Amino acid sequence: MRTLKFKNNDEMPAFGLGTWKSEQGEVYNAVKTAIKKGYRHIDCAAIYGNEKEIGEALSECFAEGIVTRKDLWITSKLWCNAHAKKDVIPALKQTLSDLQLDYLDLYLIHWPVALKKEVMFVSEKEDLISLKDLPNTVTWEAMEEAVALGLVKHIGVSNFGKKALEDLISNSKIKPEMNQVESHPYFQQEDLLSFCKDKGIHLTAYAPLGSSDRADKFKAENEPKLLEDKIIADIAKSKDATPGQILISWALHRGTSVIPKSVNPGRIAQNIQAEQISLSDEDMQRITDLDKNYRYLTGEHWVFEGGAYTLESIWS
Ligand code: NDP
Ligand code: 1BO
Repeated sequence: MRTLKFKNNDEMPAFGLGTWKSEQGEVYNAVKTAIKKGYRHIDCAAIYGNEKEIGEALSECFAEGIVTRKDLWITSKLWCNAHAKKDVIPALKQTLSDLQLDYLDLYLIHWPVALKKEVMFVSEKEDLISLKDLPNTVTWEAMEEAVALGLVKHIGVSNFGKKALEDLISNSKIKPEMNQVESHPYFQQEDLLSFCKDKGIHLTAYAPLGSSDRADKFKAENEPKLLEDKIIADIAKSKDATPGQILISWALHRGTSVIPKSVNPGRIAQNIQAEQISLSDEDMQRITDLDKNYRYLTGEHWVFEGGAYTLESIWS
């Protein structure tokens, strides 16, 4: 199993299970199936609304002796309405209680965007708090405290661009060790990846298969379908693999972590087999040539006329 090494020599399994949009009633089986199939890294978040059910699956896996806590790498994320310094540890404790865990391996600031405490999902500009009023660096101080309290082993961020990372790096005691961002052949983020490498920050690739096919009001009408790409299909055929497996294998060959979501037992089993696939330099180059700078998750839901954020301010 490929791993990413952290500064204290802890190793995170590069391949993991995504759980966004894994509905209640299905995520329990997904997590249990995945662990039985050899998954050792689960990617969670408070906002996914399913951490309690994931906690039940984890607890049963421990009770049945399938794995021990130390065998697993569990990541979760702080939601945007708990960025105030006093709200971070309580939000983390809620996640730990839902997941039935004593500690997380990795805790991430989910977005470089702050919401008012009473707001879960943003619907108008008044829901937002500007970074001037609540900077990421203030939230980060509480993330550092979480490490000191032994509640999390490592801390990092998600959806951060270079500017926001620079700010955090220059104004923190513990440097971020992970940036979880969208990355796949149509949106490779080579520049951000190389910036992160230079700064000793790992990158986790989310939406590696082109994200969920469920309805989303921000989805473009003629969205390119990564899983139907001809080059990917061609490489898949030549390796007796599926397109999904080639996309996962490409991410692993790039040195990133990758967290495809599935609740389907067949696809859960299929996706982890991607670890066995070897891609040649030529295969890698053919995939690299597919970049379209196309984001599936645009971040538009944070942007309102006269609001505290622009796409530029979020992604730069
Ligand atoms: P993915 O790119 O992982 O795609 C998931 C979709 O692909 C689902 O519809 C799934 O359906 C389907 N699928 C899974 N395996 C295969 C396969 N082998 N062949 C064909 N289809 C397949 O999208 P996500 O957006 O879920 O991203 C992955 C994870 O990354 C998330 O679940 C979450 O944990 C994280 N994430 C983090 C974000 C952040 O802001 N930090 C943002 C977005 C994602 P089915 O379940 O039926 O198999
Ligand atoms: C808004 C949640 C994005 C998935 O992590």
